[in-house]
Amino acid sequence: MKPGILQFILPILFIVAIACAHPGAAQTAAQAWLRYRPTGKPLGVPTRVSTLGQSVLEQTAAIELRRGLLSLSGGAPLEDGPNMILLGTVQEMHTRDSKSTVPSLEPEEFFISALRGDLVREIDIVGGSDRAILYGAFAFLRNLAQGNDMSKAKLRERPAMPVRWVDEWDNADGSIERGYAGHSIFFDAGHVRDDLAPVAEYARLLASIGINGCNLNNVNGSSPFLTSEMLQGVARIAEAMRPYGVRIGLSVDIASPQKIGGLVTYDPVDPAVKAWWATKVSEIYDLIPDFAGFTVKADSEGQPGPASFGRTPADAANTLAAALAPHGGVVLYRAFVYNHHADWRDPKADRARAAYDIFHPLDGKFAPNVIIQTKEGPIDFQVREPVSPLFGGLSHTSQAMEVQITQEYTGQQRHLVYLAPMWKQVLDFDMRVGGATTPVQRIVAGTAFHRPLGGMVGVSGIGQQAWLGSPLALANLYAFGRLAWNPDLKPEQIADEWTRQTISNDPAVVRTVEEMLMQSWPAYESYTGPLGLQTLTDITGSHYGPNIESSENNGWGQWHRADHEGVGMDRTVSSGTGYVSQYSPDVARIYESAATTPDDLLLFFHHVPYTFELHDGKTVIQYIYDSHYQGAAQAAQFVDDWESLKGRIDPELYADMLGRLQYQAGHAIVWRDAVVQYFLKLSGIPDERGRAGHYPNRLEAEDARLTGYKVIDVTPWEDASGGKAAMCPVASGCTADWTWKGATGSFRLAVQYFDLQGGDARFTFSLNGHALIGWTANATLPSKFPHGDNSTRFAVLTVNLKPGDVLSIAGLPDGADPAALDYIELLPATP
Ligand code: GCV
Repeated sequence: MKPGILQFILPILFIVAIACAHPGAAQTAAQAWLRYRPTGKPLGVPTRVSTLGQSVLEQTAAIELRRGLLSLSGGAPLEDGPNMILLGTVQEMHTRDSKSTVPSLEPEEFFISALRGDLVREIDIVGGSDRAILYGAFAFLRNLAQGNDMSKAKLRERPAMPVRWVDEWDNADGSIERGYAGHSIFFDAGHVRDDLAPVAEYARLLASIGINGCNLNNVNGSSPFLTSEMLQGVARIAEAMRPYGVRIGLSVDIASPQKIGGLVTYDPVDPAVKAWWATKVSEIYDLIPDFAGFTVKADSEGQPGPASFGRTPADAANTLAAALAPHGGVVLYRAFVYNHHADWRDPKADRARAAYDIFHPLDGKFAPNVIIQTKEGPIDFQVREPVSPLFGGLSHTSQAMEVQITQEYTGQQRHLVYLAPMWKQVLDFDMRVGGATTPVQRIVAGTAFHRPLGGMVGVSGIGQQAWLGSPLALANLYAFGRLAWNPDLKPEQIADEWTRQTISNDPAVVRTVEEMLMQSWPAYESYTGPLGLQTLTDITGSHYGPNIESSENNGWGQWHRADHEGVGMDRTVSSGTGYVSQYSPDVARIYESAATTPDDLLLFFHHVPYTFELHDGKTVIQYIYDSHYQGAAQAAQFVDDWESLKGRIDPELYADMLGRLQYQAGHAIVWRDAVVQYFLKLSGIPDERGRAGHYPNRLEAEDARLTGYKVIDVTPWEDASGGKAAMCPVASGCTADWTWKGATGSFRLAVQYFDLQGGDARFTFSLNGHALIGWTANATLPSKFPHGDNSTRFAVLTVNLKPGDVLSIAGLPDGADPAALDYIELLPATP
């Protein structure tokens, strides 16, 4: 059939209808990377788009192409003539022309080829299925948006792995566990939201990077999602995502048969329980025929599970799998199962062992539609962990690797941390199963052990505030999709692609942003938790600011076992927990000895004295000092790097990111000082460069002449300079005054204060009684108590000082925020 006029007009009407249905829809994919700005180069391709088929996905592909081409060409009308971009499946191409040379393609594979006849030019985007056409259309646009010449395109691609899902941890009330971008786009007040326009926009974003599944709800507390009322709403979400080929899944509570089904048990092998699941699953498929499947967190962090009945994860997973199998659904059963009441006094106890100890003996016992979903490291999304040994421990079971896009332990989107280099290291890590080359990417793709299923799952944390809260954080979502599609892509190449599409094609901008992204994870690691210590954060609370001892002496098992003599967890076979034995012999050999363990994982595997020498001869303690100073300096450098983009990028983005990077630079100092002070005190070994514990340019709040302000001890002590701060209990305000005793000169002022929840305190800095600058502490940071979560640096002013000058901070509390102050610092200004 020749493409007719209706095929051309209908999709345009569809675009208009979508636009009219959601006038003023605030949250769009264009706020992420689907911007399609003109590149300044001619497009060089036909702009008339035609389809051979009528399916929804094929029409979506055409709509996306028209929308993208229109935008890329700066609004110039799309062509009308013989030249065209033609979309179709392999079968449709053959029906159109029986002599077509289009190759046969796998269901998710596409082929783009430019044909140039004497008179007409045609670009065919062919898919092994209609969904693959959509992927081809997005790939075509992605190239055009980067200014690539597609006039002679020949591009054939297929995804490396079948499961490419995002997991949302959204709750029915609209809150999001570990989400840092506001409220849910899916749920509110116990129901599915009425306005699902942002959901459709999200699906566009996901489809543009080849993501084919979205698990909608939190793995914790998931039982309300299986009620019939909720499922009706969930079906509306599925409808909103369906035109983009994104299938939806749900997290389920294994105790649902009892909690919402009214049964007396949820024992997974009980026939009544099995029947309940079968009926519930049928109800789901009646509403959502393309439902993708279930995700399960069980026997973990307080969630119910099969262990309560003496059953195994395989018993539970297989019951769900049996219910889903007739409909084509899968079970993603999470390997994140561990005892969070472990005995920290037991030198053999080790949370890192849990997943392998529990799941390896069950290898081969899972139904074919079960996938074991394993976090990329054995603990919990720390800034650095070794690869989970479980990837090498299941050769008869399909596996997926779970990574975290939302930056729970990596700066919560307030710090710039591009995670693709971390994920890429895991994907490329060779598990050496059976002594053969077995990189993780081949295991999760299913090719290493000839598994039918497998893939990557990214915990996304998408919300209503600019998708991920911070503009540059979106590079992580983009990179997740690109790596799940093609794990051979290099993180820098992905950063380059993302920057071109999102920010600018200007080479100076691309270079700078790419460098910043690439340096950001190592920088964050340097000032939070180097040498495999993991993120030294408050692990029982916010997971954000520094709190080094919070991981010790409790059942959560994130111990690093620091004492006066040394630091690190001994996980060796010879003297430790034996965790190392969970790796194949080739890998275990490397980790068993401190001499061969890479420095960046040393303290994950070994307990060593502070004077232990790293591979370059530097001691562990000196490395801890140096890395923190170097990491904080790098965070400060990001501000300068970003400032070099002024005038080259969108002014709103420039100003927004500048504020974020300035905040990060200040918070990196909080981190630096907390960790170095802590280890200085514990080890008693001074910093050979004399920095740790010496802050000659600081004037402490506790040393000031205080009016109204009261001195308090900060907990943990290392989160405040000198362990103390001043807080103002007087509603009308307090002041702290210092008399300058330093040299005459010009100084950069920094004020370190605590921006607490529950009010917007005001601060004013005065010199000799003249107010020079004021600001409001109105950031949204964790905690109502002053410590490293909310310690914030204000540093925008340079002042000229001479001995005898009086410097003052006036603090005005607001609500529960007591205008708490740590110190002011005056650093000589460089001429
Ligand atoms: C959804 C960590 C997080 C929890 C999360 C859990 C998990 O412990 O802090 O918020 O719970 O991981 O992955 O299940």
